[in-house]
Amino acid sequence: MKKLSLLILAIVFAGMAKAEDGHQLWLRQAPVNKAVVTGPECIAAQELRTYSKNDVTLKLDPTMEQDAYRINNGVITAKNEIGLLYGAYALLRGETTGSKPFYKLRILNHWDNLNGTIERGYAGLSIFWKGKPGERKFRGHTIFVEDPDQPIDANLIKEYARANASIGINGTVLNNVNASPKMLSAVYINKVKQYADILRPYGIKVYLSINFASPMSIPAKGFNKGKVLKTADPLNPQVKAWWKAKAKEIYALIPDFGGFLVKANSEGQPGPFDYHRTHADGANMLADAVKPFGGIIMWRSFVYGAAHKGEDRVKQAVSEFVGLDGKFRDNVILQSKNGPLDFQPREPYAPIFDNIKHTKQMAELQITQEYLGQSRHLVYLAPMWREFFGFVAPEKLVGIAGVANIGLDTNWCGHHFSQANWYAFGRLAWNPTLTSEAIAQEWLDQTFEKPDGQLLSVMLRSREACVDYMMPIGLHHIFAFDEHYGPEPNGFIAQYPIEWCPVYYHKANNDSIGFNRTHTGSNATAQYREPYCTIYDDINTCPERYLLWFHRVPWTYRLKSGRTVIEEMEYRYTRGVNEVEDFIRIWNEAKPYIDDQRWQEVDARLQHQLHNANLWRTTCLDYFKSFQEKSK
Ligand code: GCW
Repeated sequence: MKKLSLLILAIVFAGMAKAEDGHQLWLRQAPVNKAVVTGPECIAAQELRTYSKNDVTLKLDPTMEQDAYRINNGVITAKNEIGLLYGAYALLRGETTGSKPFYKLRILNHWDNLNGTIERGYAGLSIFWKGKPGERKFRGHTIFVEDPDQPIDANLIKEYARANASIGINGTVLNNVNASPKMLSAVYINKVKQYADILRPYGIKVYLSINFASPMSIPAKGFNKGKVLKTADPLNPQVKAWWKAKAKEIYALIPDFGGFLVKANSEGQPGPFDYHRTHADGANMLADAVKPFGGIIMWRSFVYGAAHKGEDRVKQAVSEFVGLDGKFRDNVILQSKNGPLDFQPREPYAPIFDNIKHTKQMAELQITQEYLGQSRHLVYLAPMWREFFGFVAPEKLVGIAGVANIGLDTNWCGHHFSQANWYAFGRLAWNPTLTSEAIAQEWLDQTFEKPDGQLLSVMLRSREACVDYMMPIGLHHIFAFDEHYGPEPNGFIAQYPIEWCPVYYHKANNDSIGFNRTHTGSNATAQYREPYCTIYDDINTCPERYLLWFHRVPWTYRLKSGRTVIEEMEYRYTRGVNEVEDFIRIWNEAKPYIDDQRWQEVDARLQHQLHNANLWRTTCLDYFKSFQEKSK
């Protein structure tokens, strides 16, 4: 009887569920249009008037901290309209007290190219830049080129601004760190101004990635009669003057422009090394140019293959930057990825956060799931980011950057559940002590009409499942070349840098597997603070989730479970696949409670995820087992 009434309820409910395509993200409330809102007229007031069920009073209190808000019995108090806006969204999602952001800098990084494509974007083309078909082709495909004449989509950008403001994000870098010099040309700066004007009322500042060699191809207003320079040497007076003129040109249009993000001397990008100068020389020169206007420079530490070529790749950031610590201007921030390699499903934390002590630092997290199944796998990333904060105290950082997963797809992120990663990034940037569980629950409650309790469990288990079916026990970077999607453990191409080849990372042969990064090997362990240095260096204390990252072991080595390395791999790969099977079971059970379109779209992706997880298991186990066969 009970079952039957539940079933009837479920059917009625499913019938009621409105069609949803995910475009509204977590902001799906229907307009109520009944609350009386008193106080200053602003976006917060409009939002509350539309969506609040109760009357609200807005109050300004200039003594409060920037961006903080208080909520008390239907009264929201904040320093200014932006604080009121944060308070309004908090009230609408059910918060009843006050809050203030942990970080001042809560920034999205878009790896969007001016031709409209997105590097590592899995949700369609760029929302900011549009291209047109060019004349050149690559492998039969037309290459798109920039088209600055295309109008901007102001409505879409407003929706983007609103979504970000609702989770406290207050900055956005509009273009790829592999930056085109054209970004700084007058026609594009004008577009940036248009974006800044739309984003400003939502408390979001714009920033740009720059190409270090820009002075060699782009003129700066009022400088050198529009002529470009023959060098980008950061100590050259003309180069300094060019950047000062360029900063002036930008700030004349965008007085609250945030500053520059820089990828220099990494993966082919130009930088100060080209002129035998240091990262500090380069960063400081730019810092001086934006300083008079209050701008900052976010200088990335993701460098390898330049000054310390040949050294264990995971050591190179520390090697390059440690000697420069303290030599940077106070408006320079060193921006580092959470792990020392590259956004793998699991990495130990990046020891640059231990080694740099006198320079401001930011963490760069990757919301777009380049190495975590892209927008095809359901993988909730908050547990991974919380793991990072377990090693790097939030207080050590002045800000957080997240590589965005946003594109022109109707649902913005490709996978409906990838929206949760955008959401979680914002919430953690606001408060890094929030639990993964609390954030997931918050997101589920707002995103689905009636989220089934088990969905929370799927989200919380999903990252560990991904580690299991892709790269358990410390394996890393055994991805298919360049696309970074499926498995390619045997990957080796002689023409490419060895750091791009999976075999460099697992080093499997007939006897052993793993990368010896202890004091008898590359000594990467020495870059860690105590107690981690000692813990990781000793195979008896090194957590097994990092085993093959730090240690090289014979195939006969037994883990704590009593299983040999290959047996443990088999166990974990299988466990990962089983988890995805269970996610599918749960998703099926949730069907009556989820609107049809989103249910179908997630279901199709889960089926694919299972297929791909199986492919990982088979490919990796077959490959690694082959060494044992050979050794027999
Ligand atoms: O993860 C790697 C990506 C590159 C990216 C680079 C970086 C923007 O594969 O696509 O380039 O990192 O972070 O600079």
